[in-house]
Amino acid sequence: MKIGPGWCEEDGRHSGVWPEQGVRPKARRGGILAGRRQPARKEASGRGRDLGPHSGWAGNRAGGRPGRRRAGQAAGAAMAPELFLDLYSPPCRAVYIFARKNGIPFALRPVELGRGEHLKPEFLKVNPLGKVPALRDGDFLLSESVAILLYLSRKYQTAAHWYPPELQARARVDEYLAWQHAAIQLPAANVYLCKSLLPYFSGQPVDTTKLEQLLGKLTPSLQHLDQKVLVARPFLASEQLSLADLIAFTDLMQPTAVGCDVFQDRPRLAAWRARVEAALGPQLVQEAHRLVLQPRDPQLVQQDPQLAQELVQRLQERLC
Ligand SMILES: N[C@@H](CCC(=O)N[C@@H](CS)C(=O)NCC(=O)O)C(=O)O
Repeated sequence: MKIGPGWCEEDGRHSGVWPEQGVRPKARRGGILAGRRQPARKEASGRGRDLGPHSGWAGNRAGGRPGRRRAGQAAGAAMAPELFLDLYSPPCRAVYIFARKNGIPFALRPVELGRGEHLKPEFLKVNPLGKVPALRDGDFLLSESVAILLYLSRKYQTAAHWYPPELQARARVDEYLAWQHAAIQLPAANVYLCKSLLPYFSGQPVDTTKLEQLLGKLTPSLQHLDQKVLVARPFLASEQLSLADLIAFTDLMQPTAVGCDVFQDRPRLAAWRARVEAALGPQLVQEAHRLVLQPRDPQLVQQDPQLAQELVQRLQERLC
């Protein structure tokens, strides 16, 4: 299988051509992007935390791999976790926003799905399932956005509202996290794939019958959120923003970004969206969503028609 350009075996840096906007140009310049340079800090409302050895930026600008000690690095000093992300992907955006919002240091390892980088052997060593997001923390590898978010929240002891310690409040977040995979994430992503990605790679018009069918699978879950869950409380799991809201928000932005506005005619869901954006910070939300909100560059497909064909096949298999 021919996979597009991009992954540099040497140092894990991306050598592809990045779009002009989004976080990728920074990645192109340095190969990686720090979440933040300053130490991780707790949010105003959060409980304290032990900053530990990960508190400062420990990124990989010199190109060394985590686990290998660089000159001058003390024995036992830890590197920042690496996050393998493509910001077109909703669960990747959830992980990205969470790390940025909480000042968690990380090294960004961009994996461009549109260039087939998730199928390259280098990435399959990180996640054999060939999916983003993925995390590498030293020798420890982790996939699945929920697991990554929980790992980061525990490791960096983020503010309690994200994943409340109280038994039943936590269970309420867990309830959403368990439910959302099949009820929201999958059908919302499928709408996006059918409306945007498949026509982009295939050059064919949107299959409107299929799109209606896929929207129909998402609708009951949207109605549940709008007419049941958000009647009882301002956020999905509690009175405050939690991991449930973050994951739901990035998932629901995916069809919305390509013209299937899931908030339209759902007033409670629309008001919730505004609350989540305000709580996360509009600037960070915009930064994370810049890529998905702008039209894709048609030249990418022309550059590698064989890859486009392979991706079309994968998409068709998923949507059938
Ligand atoms: N349940 C997983 C979903 C991971 C996933 O499906 N990621 C997509 C992008 S949103 C992907 O990597 N797709 C590539 C492919 O399946 O070929 C999570 O939440 O992390």
